[in-house]
Formats: sequence, C-alpha cells, structure tokens
Amino acid sequence: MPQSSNEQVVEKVAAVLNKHASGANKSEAMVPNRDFTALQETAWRLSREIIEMTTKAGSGHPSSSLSMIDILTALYFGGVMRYNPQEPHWEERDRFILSKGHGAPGLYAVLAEAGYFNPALLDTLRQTDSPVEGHPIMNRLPGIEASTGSLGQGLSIGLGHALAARLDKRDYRVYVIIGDGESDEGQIWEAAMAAAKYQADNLTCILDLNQFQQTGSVNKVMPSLEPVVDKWEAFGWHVREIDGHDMEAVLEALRAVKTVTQQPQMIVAHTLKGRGLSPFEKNDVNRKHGEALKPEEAEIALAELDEQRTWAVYDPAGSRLPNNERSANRLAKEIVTRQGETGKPMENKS
Ligand SMILES: Cc1ncc(C[n+]2csc(CCOP(=O)(O)OP(=O)(O)O)c2C)c(N)n1
Repeated sequence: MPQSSNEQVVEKVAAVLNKHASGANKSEAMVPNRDFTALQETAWRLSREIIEMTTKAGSGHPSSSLSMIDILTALYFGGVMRYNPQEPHWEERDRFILSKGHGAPGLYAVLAEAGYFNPALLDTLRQTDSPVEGHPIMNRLPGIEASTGSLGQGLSIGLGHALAARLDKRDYRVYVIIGDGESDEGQIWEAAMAAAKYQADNLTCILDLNQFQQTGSVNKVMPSLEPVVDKWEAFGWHVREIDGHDMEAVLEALRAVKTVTQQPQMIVAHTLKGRGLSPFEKNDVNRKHGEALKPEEAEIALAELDEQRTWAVYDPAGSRLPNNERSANRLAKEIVTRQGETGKPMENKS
C-alpha cells in the first residue's frame, strides 16, 4: 500500500532521530585536528581578524580577545572539541561558553573560521541590526551556547550543561573561559564549590590570567586573587598552570584534563592582554580595555603580527622554538614584575 505523505514525513523524522541515537553523526571531521603549524597559522590569522573587525567597528575589546585566541584556536581546531557547524544543536556536541563575553570578537572569529557562519559577517561587528553584537547573544548566531557579558555567570551555566549531560547519559564535555577580573564576582566561586561537590569531571574551565581588568591591573584592583592556583585547588578542582600563548602547552593541558575523573578541571593560563602587541603594551593601566585600535595603531599591530607569523609558522627546523622562547621570556618578565609587587613567587604546577 502506498504511504501517505504524513507517513513519509514521520519515517524521515524517525530516520534522522535514529541516526542521532546511534551516534552515526560522530565522525572524525567533527573534531577538527589541524597540525601544529596550521594551528599557529590559524591563531595568527584570527588575531588579524580581531584587530581588523574592531578597528573597522571603532569599538570592541580587541586586547581581551587576543589574550585568549591561542586557547580558543586549540579548543576548536586542535583535536579537542567535538562539534558540527552544520548542526549547531547536535545533542552530542561539546559546549563552549565564553563567560567573559566582552571577548566576543575572538569567539566570532573562531566560529566563522569553524564554518558556523559567513566570515563576511565579521565586518558588521557592532552595527545596528547585526547579529555580530558587542557581546554574544545565543539565539542570534549559530554556535553561541550562552548569552554572556554580565560577568560571573558563564561558569554556572557551564556547570548546568555538565550536570545535564550526566542526567541525559551523554558524554559531551563543557569548556568555559573566565577572566581574572571576572573572578571578582562571587558567582564564580559558588560555581566552583558546586562543581566540586557534584564531581563534574566533564567540566573544564580556563582562566585567562592576563593580569588586567577594566579599571586597572589585577594587582591593584583585587590583589587577593592570588594565590589563584592554591585557591582553585582548595575548592577541590584539578589545576594546571600554563603559558596560554604556548600552543604546545595549551594543547597538552587540554588533552590531559580529559583523563581526570571525579573533579572539575581548571587551567590557569598566563596570557598577555593584547598578545604582546606594542599598541596595547604601551598602556599600563588596562592594556586598552574595551578600546579599538585607531587605524594607524592597527597598522603597527598587524605588522607585528606578520613578523610573529614569520617566526612562529615559517621558521624551519622546529618553528615552535622562537615562539616558545619569546613567549616564555615575556612570561618570565611578567612574573618578575608580579613578584616585585606582591612579594610572592609564582609556583609552577603544570
Ligand atoms: C557584572 C558585571 N560587572 C561589570 C562589568 C563591566 N566589565 C566589563 S569587562 C570588565 C573587566 C573584566 O576583566 P577580565 O575578566 O580580567 O577580562 P579581560 O581583562 O580579559 O578583558 C568589567 C568590569 C560587566 N560586564 N559585568
């Protein structure tokens, strides 16, 4: 007997649901895994896009986006996260939540690169009616898991997803990036306690420890954030401490935390607000927080990025050496400065 059109529709829907249930959608292609050189190249290109889109918009948070761009690149393209841009609501996807939502330009650059939407949209950042808003809005662009910008909330939202995975018997993981200034919010520490209580081992938080917030350095505004590693450990988390611009170290940490059981994980990533580019570095108050570079400054920053690309991507015979050396040197300088100010040495617990 020929099927009615209704029956045909029901059959098609059932086939799609079965495909989901059987996990047939899980394919290698959904865990993009670029090689080391390609990752460096990607981080370089996305850094350029962050500067270009914010300068074109004349506003936004380029320095806050640049400090975490190596981490975002590793998460989305380094064989860490499982997702499908063609199916943004795929139930088995790993979730990423940018709790420091003002870093939206960094997230937008990554989502466009991943294929969630047309990169041409980046040029409309902060324009009236553009879905590429100053802060991420979850129903306006695919790939955005939470509307953020009011600081302090993303880790709690991430914990909710992590616990939902347990209830639904799914094995997806949840990643959240928070800021050091954002850590002034009490809700961060409520989420920290709750995640440890529930042993949410499918939850990884990355702290973008770039040492600056909106109105000044962390040392001045909230020096008691330190010792931050000890604090997260005391809250019951598995903690690792890394240089957040050392792609190898970032990848290693993100892969290693997947094996941790019964504890949520915190990666404390030492970063530079503005990724070490001189127009940001010249500002000692907040590294130009919430300020786009003027066209002439952007030109300088882009030229410096091009120089970085030469040694990070194309230097033969172990291209990573100059990158690591340079970033490690910068990090060492920051640590010395910090020790001078707080008198407490930073321990390396990675
Ligand atoms: C609840 C809340 N309070 C204040 C602000 C204003 N604000 C936006 S960004 C920012 C500083 C955040 O600093 P940090 O977390 O260190 O981010 P980054 O330095 O990486 O930009 C502040 C206070 C906000 N968005 N939400």
